[in-house]
Amino acid sequence: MSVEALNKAFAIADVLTFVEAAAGVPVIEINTAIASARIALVGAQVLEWQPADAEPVLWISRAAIYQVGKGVRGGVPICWPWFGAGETGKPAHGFVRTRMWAVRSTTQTADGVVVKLGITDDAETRAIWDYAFDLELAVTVGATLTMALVTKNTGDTPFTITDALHTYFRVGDIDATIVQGLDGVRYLDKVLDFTEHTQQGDVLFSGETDRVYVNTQSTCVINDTANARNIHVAKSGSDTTVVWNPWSEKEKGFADMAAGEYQQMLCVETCNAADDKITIAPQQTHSLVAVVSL
Ligand code: TA6
Repeated sequence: MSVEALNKAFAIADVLTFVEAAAGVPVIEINTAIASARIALVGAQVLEWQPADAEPVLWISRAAIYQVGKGVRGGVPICWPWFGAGETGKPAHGFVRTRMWAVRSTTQTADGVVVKLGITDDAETRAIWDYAFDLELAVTVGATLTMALVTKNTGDTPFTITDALHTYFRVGDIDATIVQGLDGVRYLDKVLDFTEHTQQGDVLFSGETDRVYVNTQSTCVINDTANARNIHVAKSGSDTTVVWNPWSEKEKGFADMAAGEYQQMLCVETCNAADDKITIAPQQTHSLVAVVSL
């Protein structure tokens, strides 16, 4: 749908409108007295969320590239139907984050503005992953940011997924940032060839960090001390939390990251990954939910 058609069908006067971030890349802009946000229809990717009287909570690269067929570096990419490297020749983090999703509804509620976006299987997706599905993201933009990713198996055979709300948070200084909530949790350290470790105390940062914390349902708290704030990341339907910062060397490998940006970002990702796989029977659903608050 064109931006004109999207606005005709789904805009909310003085609250929600559709704009083009680049040719063929429609973005929802939400502005209320409580919070503002942007959501790209490519990948149903929440790009920004800023509660009133607060600094932006999500990080988005200054070098972000907006183009059809590509996800934006930052915000909340959706990894589905697999997290991480796919089978040979298949895209990392699955195939929905680069595809156009359809707008299903936009409504204003007491909790905030609720946007529902959806995508279903087609011949292209079945050529990559041969299953019938309906995938819907419900985003509630208010004093809290709630994202619910609902997978429905619309076929007649069970399928197994891993998935993630791959959230990039904005911090004042990664060196002065701490993540609480993972003490005693087992993790696979991608930087150390996916060897297994157990978290001792809070997570501190002094170099490239890429850890898959498994079998954890905990709320994480990001102590963004440079901004004198705590960012709470609660979740449901998720057994895995991934913590990632590329640091200075790996950052250089990303054309859509500006030099030094690693110092103001941190991923705390709400996932089901590694052995925390989800098998969904025909006509059944699974919800992965992240709730972000200050
Ligand atoms: O979630 C952490 C991670 O898997 C890292 O290993 C790194 O690959 C990151 O995701 C970004 O991946 P992307 O495909 O978005 O560049």
